[in-house]
Amino acid sequence: MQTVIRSNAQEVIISPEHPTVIIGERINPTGKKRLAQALADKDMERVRRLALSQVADGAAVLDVNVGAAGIDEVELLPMAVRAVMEATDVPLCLDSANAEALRAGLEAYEGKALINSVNGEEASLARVLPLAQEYGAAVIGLCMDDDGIPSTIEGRVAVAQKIVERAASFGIPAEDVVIDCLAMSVCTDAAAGRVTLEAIRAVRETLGVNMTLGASNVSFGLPDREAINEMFIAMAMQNGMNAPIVNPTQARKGILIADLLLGLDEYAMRYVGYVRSQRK
Ligand code: THG
Repeated sequence: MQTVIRSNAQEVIISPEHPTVIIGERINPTGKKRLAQALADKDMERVRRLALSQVADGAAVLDVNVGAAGIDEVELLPMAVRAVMEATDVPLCLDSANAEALRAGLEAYEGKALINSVNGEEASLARVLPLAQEYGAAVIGLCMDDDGIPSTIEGRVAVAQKIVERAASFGIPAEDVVIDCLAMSVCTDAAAGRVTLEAIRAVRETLGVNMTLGASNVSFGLPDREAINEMFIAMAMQNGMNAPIVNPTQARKGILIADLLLGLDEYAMRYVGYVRSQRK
């Protein structure tokens, strides 16, 4: 099961047999006042800088999200996509809840994008899957629907299955659906981490698809979030999650070590190369 995404210069393969693909999360105005202001001013300098720094820190794919109060995503998502394409060669993950913004971003993008995201709601399936079909893109499927995020493992798997089946009805193969079992904070729900981890295992076993995870939600409200996120990402990787959406500065080392321990780093080449590069 290989998910292939492309820019006009690079191809990235997400597969259980390949090293884990880091999707850089930092082009996102959530919690970044200055980025939000720059986007509102249509100033793409910060976007370009965040693109370059994340690629230098090991991101193989960049998530591009311009959603913030007072920002017209239909206008800004394609602008940000063009800015990132000028700055780097990596494939992009277009992140918006607005299907018109996704269309505008796909129109500007050169390559095979990863759409972030569709979910199990009928309205979302009907708006987003035709875009993936029309543009030949891969798509992230979130394990949630009209009733929210299922609290059980079986509930999450059922939504994942529905998305994979509906995608097939649009001619989108399972290879081009990347499931996100969704992380929730263990601060307010002690079972939240385990349910996500076991849902990942169950989706891998029943559907065999590749998986992403915006892992940092798991630590919301707790101290030393980085340490919690690092451990959670490694556990999710053991269960089959292979394309985390993370801050690469924080997450790269743990991901390289987890790949090493899971047999995805022959002769420890990637790990040793990373440690050497950090010593200079
Ligand atoms: N699943 C999928 N897509 C997603 C998410 C997911 N996209 C958005 C989000 N979740 C993942 N991206 C982010 C981006 C930023 C932050 C967290 C997740 C974040 N920002 C800091 C803050 O708010 O304080 C800013 C710090 C910084 O990076 O400088 O935490 O779950 N499919």
